[in-house]
Amino acid sequence: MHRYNEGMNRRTVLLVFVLLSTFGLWANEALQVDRVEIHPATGTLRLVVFAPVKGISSAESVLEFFSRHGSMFGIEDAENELRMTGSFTDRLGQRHTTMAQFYRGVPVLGGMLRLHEGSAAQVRAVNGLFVSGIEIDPLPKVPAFTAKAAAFNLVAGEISVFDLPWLQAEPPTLMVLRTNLARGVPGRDHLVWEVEVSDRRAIREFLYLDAHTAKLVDRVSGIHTIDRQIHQQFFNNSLWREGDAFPFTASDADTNDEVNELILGSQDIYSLFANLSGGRHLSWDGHHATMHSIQDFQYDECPNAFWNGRTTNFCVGMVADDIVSHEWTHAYTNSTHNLFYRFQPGAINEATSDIFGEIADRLNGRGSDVPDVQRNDGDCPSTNSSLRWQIGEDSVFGTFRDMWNPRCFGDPSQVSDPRYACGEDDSGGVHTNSGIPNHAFALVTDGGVFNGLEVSGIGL
Ligand SMILES: [Ca+2]
Ligand SMILES: [Ca+2]
Ligand SMILES: [Zn+2]
Repeated sequence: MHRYNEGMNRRTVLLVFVLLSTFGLWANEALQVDRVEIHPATGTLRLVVFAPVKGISSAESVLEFFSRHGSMFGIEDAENELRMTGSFTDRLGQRHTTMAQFYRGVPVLGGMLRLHEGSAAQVRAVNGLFVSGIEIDPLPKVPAFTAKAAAFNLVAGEISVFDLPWLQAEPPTLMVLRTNLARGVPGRDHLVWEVEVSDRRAIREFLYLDAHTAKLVDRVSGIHTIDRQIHQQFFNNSLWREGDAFPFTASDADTNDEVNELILGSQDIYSLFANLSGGRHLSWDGHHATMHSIQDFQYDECPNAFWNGRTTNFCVGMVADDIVSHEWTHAYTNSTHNLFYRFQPGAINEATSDIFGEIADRLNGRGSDVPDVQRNDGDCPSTNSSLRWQIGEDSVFGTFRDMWNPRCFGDPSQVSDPRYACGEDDSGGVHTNSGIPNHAFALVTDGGVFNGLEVSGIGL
């Protein structure tokens, strides 16, 4: 009972048709569209932003809205395919309503649309995902208890006997699953039993078993943990990986120190990103990618440290907490906003790394962190022993940038500073002009007077 989802050509034709017909609808009803985005897996819309000047009254119910305009999302019968699961009004008076997708009474995994209304009672945007074109038998042939036992046995066969006594399977939930949805490519629809199997400690797996055949269709780990790996000199020479004994003690003392600092420093930035995002941005890419670092990187431009798109790399002597988090922040930047590494965007890219590197350094309670007192205007590390805002103070080579007073190392604190780099060198002065946003961050954090302006610090 599987139906392969539309191929690319058919989807494209369908989409053009849907867009044409819905643009017609919008024209009739004076709905103006600012922006649309298409989901790569379904070929239907996943975001529509309406122009703020014209909209429709919220007196029209959300369901009525989807009854009239749902075809642009692939909805055929809004009353039977959508159910409201939540609605709240934010501090700006804007209402956000969540509609979950159902197929003949069965919930569709991942199928959810959110409708956003402005404070002036207008529909402002719709985003989310509707899985269109499902055609399967919605009645299970495999009983729930059979699916539960099968899922339990699958996980039980993979774990240590010592963990077995705590393992349990929750009551299964019937749902429709389209494979490859999260991957963004077309897939097949299955009626599935979702079974959560866990030991309520470190094991938590969601298994999706076909409710017609009992075959495993998909599985998702419910536990997301850090995954680090440290290599030496070359990628194929792995020294330590997640789960190995800590601390690492297999080499000379200096190497052990560097490897252990890489292990802990990677945890610093992983935790910082996770905490700042409420647990949503895991690891550097936001999808709990393995964090690979190379210690004693073989490079003719040592001493240096850098991110190369795959690994963070450190010459001997360059492993220090703020530098490790600096390099991982380059990985984050690379996989998110990807600031262009030239001139001003490059300088902001560099400053972003210095800022997160120094935040991690100052919060981790490891390495040289004291004295840590607020500094006066014009203080340099040479005149004030406070380690606050110094970059690289724990490296073998010592401090090489200062966020509080970038001028101490020849970098500008403001754009009008004669130290501002305008040339092609260093990708357009990225490690020099980063002084300006670095300084702004230090000033906003600690407060002070700069350029005749008094800034009250927000603290850290
Ligand atoms: Ca520190
Ligand atoms: Ca530092
Ligand atoms: Zn950098």
